[in-house]
Amino acid sequence: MILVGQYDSPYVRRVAVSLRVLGFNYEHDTRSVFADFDAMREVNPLGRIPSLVLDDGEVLIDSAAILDWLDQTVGPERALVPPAGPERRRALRLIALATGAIDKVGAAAYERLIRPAALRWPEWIERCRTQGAGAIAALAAEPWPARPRLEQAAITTACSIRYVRMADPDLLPPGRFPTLDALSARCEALPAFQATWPAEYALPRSG
Ligand SMILES: N[C@@H](CCC(=O)N[C@@H](CS)C(=O)NCC(=O)O)C(=O)O
Repeated sequence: MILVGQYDSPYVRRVAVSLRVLGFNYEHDTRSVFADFDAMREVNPLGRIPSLVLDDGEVLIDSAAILDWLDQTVGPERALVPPAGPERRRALRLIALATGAIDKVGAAAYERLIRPAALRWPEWIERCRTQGAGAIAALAAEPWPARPRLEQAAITTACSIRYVRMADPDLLPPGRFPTLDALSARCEALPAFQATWPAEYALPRSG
């Protein structure tokens, strides 16, 4: 199978980490969602990442749909989201907070970095950053056990932490939330995270 998208996208990264944790092999197509926009739209009509091209040519789009396919493929015993009950509800809440933080911090970053300065809307940027900060604080208030089984809530939250630290470091400086620092350090030390570490945020910048 082929995973399309670069690892500075936390959505791509959470899929890549999940594939590795579950023992799947994949090729990595690193075309850029910005620089290779037309080619990207040939894979996904939305022109977004990630996509996962399966061995029979079927193309899965959207990280949640890809992760759902992964969980279905490995079955409930190995699935990264618990199958039912309070544990599943908690996992889905944490994943919603972590992906919501990505969406809001990302929206503010696109506004600050891509949009020409004369067209920026400071109040909108601050609203998005406030929403992202709220999600981060809620995640920090959760108990993150020191050695739990690596599940999707932890994978997505760790990918979200790294993304926020690249896109808007002032929102999550080391030391502000020790629980998130510990979760991030624990996850980033694992082979699946080290193999997908994004060194920089490759966003086109308007200057
Ligand atoms: N809900 C989607 C969100 C994917 C997403 O936001 N991808 C970003 C990169 S992090 C993207 O493709 N941005 C380019 C664009 O939307 O134009 C998912 O979970 O896959």
